[in-house]
Amino acid sequence: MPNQVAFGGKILAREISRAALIGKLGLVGERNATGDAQKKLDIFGNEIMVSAFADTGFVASIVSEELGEIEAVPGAENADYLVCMDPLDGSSNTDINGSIGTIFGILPRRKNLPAADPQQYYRTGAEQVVAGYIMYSTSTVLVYSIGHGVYGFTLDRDLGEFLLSHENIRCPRHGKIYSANVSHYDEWDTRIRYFVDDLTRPKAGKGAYSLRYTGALVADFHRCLLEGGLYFYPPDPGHKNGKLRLLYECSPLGFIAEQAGGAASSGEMRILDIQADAIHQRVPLAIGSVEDVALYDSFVREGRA
Ligand code: FDP
Repeated sequence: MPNQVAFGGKILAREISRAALIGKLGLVGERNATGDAQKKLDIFGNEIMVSAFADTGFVASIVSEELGEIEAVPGAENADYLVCMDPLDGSSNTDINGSIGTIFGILPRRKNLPAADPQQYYRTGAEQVVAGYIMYSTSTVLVYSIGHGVYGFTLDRDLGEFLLSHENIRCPRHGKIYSANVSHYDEWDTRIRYFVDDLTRPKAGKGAYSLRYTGALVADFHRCLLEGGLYFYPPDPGHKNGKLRLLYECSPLGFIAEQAGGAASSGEMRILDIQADAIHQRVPLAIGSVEDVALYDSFVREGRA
């Protein structure tokens, strides 16, 4: 399966890099299942990654950010696995040559249910057997885990192959960077505001955290994974449960974070323990270095000032 995902990633990397030249930038005028305006690259990315997974023969059905319903793979309804994916994460970055990504998580199929039964997907992220992402940036990187550590592969464009470049990635226990859309600061719960105030206040022997926010979860998470720190997207009045989707954003990246020694939390509980009850469900997310996420949790739980 990784070979087919890598193949989809290569095609997307190529099309993203020349999208401005071949009329693939901009909106299509529709909204996806979760209400976001769809871009041409969202649709193209979805088609490529659905075929990449479907062609493996191992995938019975697929949940995608760009599909309203669960899509059964014709002729493979009894295959062993299910895929949850966000084919193009951070799509606000497509038209400005910013970093974007593909996120995927793979669950074992429940044998006693039809492939497209929603109950197939109403489970916890801890049940994933593989998770990963592809980041399209100055280079294209495929990062994934089969539950035994996290490995990163960089696309060698001349060879047309992903080569191992990041062996057994370990997330530092804490960092110096935080990523969040602080335009929501005044709308956030006071506990989140206190947390940000605490991060940005210099302390003896320890400087204040710096803010970096790309607008693409994959890119901000990738930095946290390699260099430490945390990304968070808490609830705000426009996003009552946060903005990010449990099945195909939070759970796969939570799996990667934990496999690298980091953490992922809703503030109330471990992301991988949250039982899904809708395929496009949103949850609050804090993800990255284990100590930074624990600090976030302590503010959310104890309301520390
Ligand atoms: P996008 O909607 O552009 O796909 O997936 C949701 C996401 O991007 C994340 O990648 C990103 O971190 C976040 O939303 C950005 O949301 P804001 O614009 O509200 O900051």
